[in-house]
Amino acid sequence: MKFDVLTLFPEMFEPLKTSIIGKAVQNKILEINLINIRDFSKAKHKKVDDTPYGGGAGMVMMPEVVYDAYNSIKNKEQAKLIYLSPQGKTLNQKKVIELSKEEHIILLCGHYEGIDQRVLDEIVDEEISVGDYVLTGGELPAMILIDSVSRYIKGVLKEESTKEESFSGNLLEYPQYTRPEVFNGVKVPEVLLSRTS
Ligand code: 21W
Repeated sequence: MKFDVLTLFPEMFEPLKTSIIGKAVQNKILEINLINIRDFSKAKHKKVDDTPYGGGAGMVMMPEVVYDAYNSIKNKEQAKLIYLSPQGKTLNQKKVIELSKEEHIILLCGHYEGIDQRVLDEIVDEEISVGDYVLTGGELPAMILIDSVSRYIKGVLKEESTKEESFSGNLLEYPQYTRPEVFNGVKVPEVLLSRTS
């Protein structure tokens, strides 16, 4: 599965180089391409934002630079473009599983007050939020989406891990224990001691 990420802050995505996702990228099971929107600015000093028409606080990302960054993506016509936005539909496990069936996802991360509506109308297929609280941009939400969706790509996790979730239905969980058998005077529950799978 391939993710292309359109962002002003590609350096925020370093965490995806570690652990399970990092390993899946190394093993070519996942491809994650970071596209720095600023590289496509034709304005003085690589400017990417401007004051909003109608007034108001903050800055708005200009449409042309976002559009040019988008147009640099190979096979963009076949991809699903998701705009991470506080106005989007909240991500849940059902949506995560649905997205894991896509071959190619483009993630558009806004920063500042958002992105000029005209380029959004032109390129966005779906708007997704990660919850009802305010962040500074779409980068952390994009990482949440990549992390949660990638778990469902074959070869990313050990076979059983996601199966167990669907078996237990509602992400039902239980306390877990590992060695030592006694920690701070507290023993692992007796029923678990004879089963090491
Ligand atoms: C937060 C941008 C608030 C803009 C008109 C004028 C992506 C996010 C984000 C951000 C505003 C997600 C406005 C949960 C999040 C994100 C940055 C306010 C209002 N409209 N999921 N002013 N929370 N946040 N703009 O914040 O980009 S997914």
